[in-house]
Amino acid sequence: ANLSLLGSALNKEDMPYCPKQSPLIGEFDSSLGSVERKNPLVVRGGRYRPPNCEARHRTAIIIPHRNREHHLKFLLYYLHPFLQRQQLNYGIYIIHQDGNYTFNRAKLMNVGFREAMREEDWDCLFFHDVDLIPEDDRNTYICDAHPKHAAIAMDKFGYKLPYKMYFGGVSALTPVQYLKMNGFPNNYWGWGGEDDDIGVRVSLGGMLISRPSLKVGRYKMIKHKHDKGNEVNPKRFNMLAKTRHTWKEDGMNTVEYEIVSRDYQPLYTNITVNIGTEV
Ligand code: BGN
Repeated sequence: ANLSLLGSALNKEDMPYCPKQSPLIGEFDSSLGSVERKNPLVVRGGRYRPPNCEARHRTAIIIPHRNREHHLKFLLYYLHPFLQRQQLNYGIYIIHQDGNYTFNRAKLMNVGFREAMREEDWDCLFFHDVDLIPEDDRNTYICDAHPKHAAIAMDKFGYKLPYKMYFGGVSALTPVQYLKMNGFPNNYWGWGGEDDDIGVRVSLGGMLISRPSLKVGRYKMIKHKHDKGNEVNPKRFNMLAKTRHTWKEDGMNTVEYEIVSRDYQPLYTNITVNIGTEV
C-alpha cells in the first residue's frame, strides 16, 4: 500500500504542467445549440422521457416570457439536465406575450395551463419564472397533495421566505388543484400582487400551501433591471383586497386570448399569444 502511494505521488510529479492558457476556457457555452448537443435525448418541443424506465410523473414547465432571451438560455442550460436527473417525463412551454402592452404574468400562466393540457395529460404543472435557477437536485419537480410553492429560499431574499404568504417565483399545481381555485387571475397587468392573489386563491379553494425545506427549495435569481413594459401595478393593493369576491368570476373560466403562433423548438414549445389589453 505504501509503495503504491509512493508510486502515485511520483506519477503526480511526473505530470507535465498544464498549458499556460487552459484550452477548456470557453467550454461553458449556454447557447441553444450547445444546450441541444448536451441534451441529445430531448426531442422536438422540449420533451423528454427517461430512456430505460417508465417515468412515474408527467410534468409540464410553464414559463411566461417576453424579451428575456438571455435568461431563457441560462434557465434551459440548467433545467434540462436537472429534470433528466429526476427521471421525469417532462415538457417545457414558453408562453410568449405578443406586442408591447403591459406584461401579465398570471394570465400567461392561464394560457400555458390550457395549451399544455390540450397537448398532453400532464399530472403536474410547474409555473416558473424565467430568471430562477434551482440549486438543489432534491427539489423534485413533482406535485404534492396541496399546491406547492417551490421557491421558498431565493438568494435575493437571503435564502429565506420573505413573508409567510409568499407564493411567487416557482409554484406547482395538479390540474385538479389549479381548477379548484379557478386558475390564476387575468387582470393583474404589470409587476406585483398577482402571486399574492394566487396564494389567497389557494386558501379560498380550500387548500393549503405545501413547501420543500429551506435547504432544498433554493434558487438563484439572475440579476436584472426592471423590465420595460412591466411597470409596478398601482392597482394591486385594491385588487388584492377584493380577491375573495372576484376569484370565481375571474380566472380559468373567463380567460380569453388568441394564439399567434405555436412552434416546436428543439428545447421548448414556443407559444406566442395575444392576451389583449386591460379593459
Ligand atoms: C410583494 C409583492 C409580490 C412580490 C413580492 C416579492 C405586492 C402586493 C402588495 C401587498 N406583492 O410585496 O408580488 O412577488 O413582494 O418581490 O406588491
